[in-house]
Amino acid sequence: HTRASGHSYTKYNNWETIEAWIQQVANDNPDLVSKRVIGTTFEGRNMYVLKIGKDRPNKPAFFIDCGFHAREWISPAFCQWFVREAVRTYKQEIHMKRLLDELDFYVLPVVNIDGYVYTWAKDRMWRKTRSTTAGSSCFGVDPNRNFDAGWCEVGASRSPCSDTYCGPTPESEKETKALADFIRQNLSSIKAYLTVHSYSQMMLYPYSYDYKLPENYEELNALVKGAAKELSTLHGTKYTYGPGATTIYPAAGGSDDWAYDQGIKYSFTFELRDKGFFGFLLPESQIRQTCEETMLAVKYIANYVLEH
Ligand code: ING
Ligand code: ZN
Repeated sequence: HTRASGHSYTKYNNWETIEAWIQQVANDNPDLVSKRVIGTTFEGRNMYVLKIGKDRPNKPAFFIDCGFHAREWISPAFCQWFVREAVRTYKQEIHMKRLLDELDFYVLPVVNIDGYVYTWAKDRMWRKTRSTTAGSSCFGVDPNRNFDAGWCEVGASRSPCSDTYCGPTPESEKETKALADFIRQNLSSIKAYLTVHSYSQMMLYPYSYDYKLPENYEELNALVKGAAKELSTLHGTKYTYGPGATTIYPAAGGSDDWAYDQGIKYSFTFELRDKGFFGFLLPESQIRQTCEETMLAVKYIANYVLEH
């Protein structure tokens, strides 16, 4: 029995603590949670996906990942919070019970583990992976420019030293390849994709690699409008929403655009708190409120997906 010593849902946890927590949450909730290793990172760390839901055949699924960008610490904190709330409220809340009875959630708590470890040890503002590039002394690829969706055409750089380096090829990173392989292998069940970033308080949907609009644009807009309204009911936090290219900036190679073009028609990027006062250095005192309000939005979208 593994013990997640020092783990706290209202503090930022280092990778060692998160990894121990992953083992523990799976061991403690065998009826609701299972874990899988979907690959390893550049530096050799295991990448885990937790599957959360009541075991039933032919369930639709909702994939959520956190920790694409190393410095966005509130993001992995949200994935941990989501898993805890799911298992905690399953037995006491009819809405969560229905969600987990009828949907599986796949949760990838930290995509870019090597980068996350680097932000704890060396550079708090690191964003990219930690892979090496032949012929350059710079490290890392932006994992959210590394997907095969208009790859490197806009809002990305071909320079290995840039923070938005798209990499030598799409899915050049072991981390993005493992994530993309997992989604491809589960495409028939995955109905929704959510990738959690920070900061700006935005709910984005495709496209970011182009100014074109997705075929179900009106549906997606109405859905995030409802989710943003729901989120605001708790603490009054205001989110803006819209297609990535016009709402935040044009950027190619993002995972939400890629997932959408794979056929996942409900595909989103959330940018959590705040709007720049603390930015990536969001204080631990805001973890609880941020996660609680974000839960409302995720549950709202999950409910919609279930009914459509
Ligand atoms: N923002 C995202 C980024 O990767 C984004 C915005 C979303 C780009 C979807 C492309 C596709 O730049 C942060 N904060 O990382
Ligand atoms: Zn990000």
